[in-house]
Amino acid sequence: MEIAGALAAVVAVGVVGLIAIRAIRKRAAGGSHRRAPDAPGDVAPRPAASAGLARSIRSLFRGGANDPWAELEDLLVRADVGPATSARIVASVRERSSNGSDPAALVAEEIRGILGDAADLHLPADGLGVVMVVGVNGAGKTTTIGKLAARLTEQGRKVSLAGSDTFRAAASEQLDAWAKRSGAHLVTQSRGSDPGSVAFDAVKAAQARGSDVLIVDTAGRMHTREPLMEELKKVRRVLEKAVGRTPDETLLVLDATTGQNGIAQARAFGEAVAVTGVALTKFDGTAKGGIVLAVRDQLGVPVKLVGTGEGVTDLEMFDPQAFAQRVIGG
Ligand SMILES: Nc1nc2c(ncn2[C@@H]2O[C@H](COP(=O)(O)OP(=O)(O)OP(=O)(O)O)[C@@H](O)[C@H]2O)c(=O)[nH]1
Ligand SMILES: [Mg+2]
Repeated sequence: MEIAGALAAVVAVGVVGLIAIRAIRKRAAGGSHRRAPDAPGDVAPRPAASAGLARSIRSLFRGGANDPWAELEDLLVRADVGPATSARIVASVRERSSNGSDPAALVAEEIRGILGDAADLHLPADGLGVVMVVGVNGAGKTTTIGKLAARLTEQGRKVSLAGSDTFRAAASEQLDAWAKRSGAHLVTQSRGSDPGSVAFDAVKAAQARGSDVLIVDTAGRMHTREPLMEELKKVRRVLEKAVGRTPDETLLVLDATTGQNGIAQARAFGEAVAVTGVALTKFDGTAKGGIVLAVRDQLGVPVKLVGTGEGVTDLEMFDPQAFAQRVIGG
């Protein structure tokens, strides 16, 4: 009974995540094309299986569970929503529920409330906008920068890239390949140079070229390594000095498959460099989407971008309400 319940929860979570990914892919396929006038809002037609989370919740409360509230919390934790946020959702739903209310609909309201509205990238209308990109090793920073540069150049913006990852041997070649692919201009220095000095040079070069956006790549680092976090703060200070204000965006790149460790990363990077948004990568490699909720709820930082693959077009602006609809289903 216990095992059957746990399995059902895992299956439900898997379905939920896959549906969410499908939703994002569908949006990706739609690209920037105009929607047909009779299309149902931003949300693509729902596949039959998307009764996912709603159906699992309803079956818990139809006498299928000994303690439906505890099992609901468990269901959310397994979806990577995280213990604190899961407990908060359940407490609130429990308080609001009364005879005849639909717990699935109440959970859906909670999820929508936490996610809020879509948060765009904040870039100035005039002059050089600066985007600093941070995160642990291998999270997908450089790849996300390449995809973002391609998206911005496609929108007609002039993009420069700063190779402030001077630590890894192949880092600047990797960024150079993305610069070529996306039509962006790259500023680098030799390996081992000071990352702050690269950032400073890149601002001056981007301003001289009349670029609209400068995206600064940084070396991956463990969020627990103090000297490396200090180095990151220094890059931020240099950017502030060179531009006259703090970076317009400081994006934390989080690998969606790392689960709750992402929260600890976000907290540490947030304290060091005031993260303004999250780019959630490798969403194609996980069946869980709850980390999106945990990040928003625990840290108040919006997910702005979602990476769904290694290709240049595999990057989406995050649409929270479409995501919530997908997760909950019917
Ligand atoms: N499937 C998938 N792979 C991704 C995604 N984003 C990045 N990757 C892959 O993840 C690996 C690491 O990506 P990088 O962009 O080099 O990561 P990084 O954070 O710059 O790494 P360091 O600079 O070494 O810290 C590469 O193999 C990427 O192709 C994504 O959204 N989906
Ligand atoms: Mg990198």
